[in-house]
Amino acid sequence: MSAMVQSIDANKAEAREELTNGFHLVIDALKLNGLTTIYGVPGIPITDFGRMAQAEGIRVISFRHEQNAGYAAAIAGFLTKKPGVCLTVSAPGFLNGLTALAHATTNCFPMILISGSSEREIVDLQQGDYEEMDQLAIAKPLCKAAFRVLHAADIGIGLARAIRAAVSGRPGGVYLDLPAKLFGQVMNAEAGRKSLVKVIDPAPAQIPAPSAVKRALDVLKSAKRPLIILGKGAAYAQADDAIKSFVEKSGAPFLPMSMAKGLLPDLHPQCAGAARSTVLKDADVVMLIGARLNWLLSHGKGKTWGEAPKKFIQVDIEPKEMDSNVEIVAPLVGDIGSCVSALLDAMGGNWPAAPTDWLNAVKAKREENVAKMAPRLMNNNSPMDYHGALGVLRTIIKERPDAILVNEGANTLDLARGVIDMYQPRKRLDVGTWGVMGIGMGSAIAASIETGKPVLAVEGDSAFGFSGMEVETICRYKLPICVVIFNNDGIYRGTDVNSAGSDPATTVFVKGSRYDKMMEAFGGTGVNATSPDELKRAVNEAMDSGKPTLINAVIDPAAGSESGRIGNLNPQSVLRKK
Ligand SMILES: Cc1ncc(C[n+]2csc(CCOP(=O)(O)OP(=O)(O)O)c2C)c(N)n1
Ligand SMILES: [Mg+2]
Repeated sequence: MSAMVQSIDANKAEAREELTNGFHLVIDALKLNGLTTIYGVPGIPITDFGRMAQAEGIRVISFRHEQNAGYAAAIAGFLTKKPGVCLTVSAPGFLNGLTALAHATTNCFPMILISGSSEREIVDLQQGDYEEMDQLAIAKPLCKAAFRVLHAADIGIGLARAIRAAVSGRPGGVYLDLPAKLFGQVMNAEAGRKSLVKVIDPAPAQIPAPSAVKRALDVLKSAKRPLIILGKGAAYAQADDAIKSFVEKSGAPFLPMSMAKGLLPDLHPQCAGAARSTVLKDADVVMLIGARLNWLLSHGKGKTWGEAPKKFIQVDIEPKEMDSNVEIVAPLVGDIGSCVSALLDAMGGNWPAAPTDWLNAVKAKREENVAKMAPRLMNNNSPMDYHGALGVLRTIIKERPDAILVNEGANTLDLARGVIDMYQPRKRLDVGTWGVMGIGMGSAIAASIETGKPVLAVEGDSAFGFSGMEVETICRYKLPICVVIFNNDGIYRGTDVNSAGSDPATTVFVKGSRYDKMMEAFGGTGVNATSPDELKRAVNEAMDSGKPTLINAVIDPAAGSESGRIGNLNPQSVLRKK
């Protein structure tokens, strides 16, 4: 224990009668606002802060790298609608956490990155302080809001602003800069208590205008081939019952975006997940609920969307989202819960059924695609291909629908998204808007900590490498996480050869690696699975036992394709083709 903590402990009873300090004010402000978990990495100037927070009943989860702690905080925000908190040291720790903060902002997840920072007077004169960096300036363009607190008496307001900025309107990442000196500042305890702010109604409902609700319903009612697209904003809203009622009352086919899968079960008769290309091409009215027309939906135009003219209805909390890529004929601005409730109310009791020929066409396509895939999912090849391995995992999730699925990779991501059906909201956590590699272990850890549910993380071998050291964290906190690594010896495939020298090709890794041994090094269970049968047995055992487990699933190195399903995004040149 550091001298600082000892002396504070010794004086604690007495000091807290009359005096408080920056350390305790930050802790008290977090607790007052129900922020009871911190994800971070200790070091100067926040080591003692972490210790004290833990002593005061905050759960402080210590990671091996700030980026993973940051991804944990980001997904905690998505799962709970409260800002996930990440705590880092100055300059390098701050920068390590910053990628996750930008990721949270891009994905509209509420998160607060709290970083300690070095002495302002020295940093601002660029006199070469320990871990010197103007962190506030660097964070600003990468998040929704950024604040610095210089006086202990402002900690309450500083945290209140951070919380409100993170969760209100469109959620996002917030940076909070706490200089080292702030923690030690002392002030009257009673004045300190009074300076704290419990944020009232941090994300106020934003009720849509009745005229906008009517316009949206008029357009929807006019549709011959309606389609509803649910985005992760809809999953975030936790308005699950209202959304289900609305979709069912509309009778329209719905398409869940990746992290909206399970909002309504993928096996729901209206789910068009297995007929995606058909519904995007042929729909005449498309209603987006908490989904953006970004690259993931081909910007709402071009080949993917076919020739037929379309009308878009968009439900989003952010007015600036409207007309981002194409004209939105019926913008509905408000929080998803309020909007969907208003839509339901205004639909009344006799909403017309969706046109039968359209529903039948979608159903026929869906059944055709499902039937095409079915035999591939049942193969017991060794080494495994993606479909054989995923067929097994799909059954496991069907049998354990409350487990949380974390998923990243290229082929491992794209194929798992298509194959593994989800049955409950917010059970599928993945790479999000950026398609970022590295969210795996942070997401798995936060999912487990925040929900107490078992977690199955399905990881490409490359994807896993970005956060692999956190298997120690999983073992240390004894979390019920089963990591399955789809080990195909590389990125996309393990078969590339460098034709111009002795170095390995850029996309391949050591052949036959045994990632399971990493888990064993920290006392977890490691399994090497070479067939779907072995994989099934190992995953079921792990999910039953709740013991930290890592399964090295040996996948045929030739099975994958370049960039999974998004190979078309690779730049091409006529010259290169010569
Ligand atoms: C932070 C980050 N760096 C690099 C990439 C580029 N990238 C996309 S997928 C991928 C890894 C794919 O390999 P793997 O996870 O093994 O999946 P596989 O296709 O082999 O199943 C990489 C490096 C990325 N998306 N994000
Ligand atoms: Mg791979």
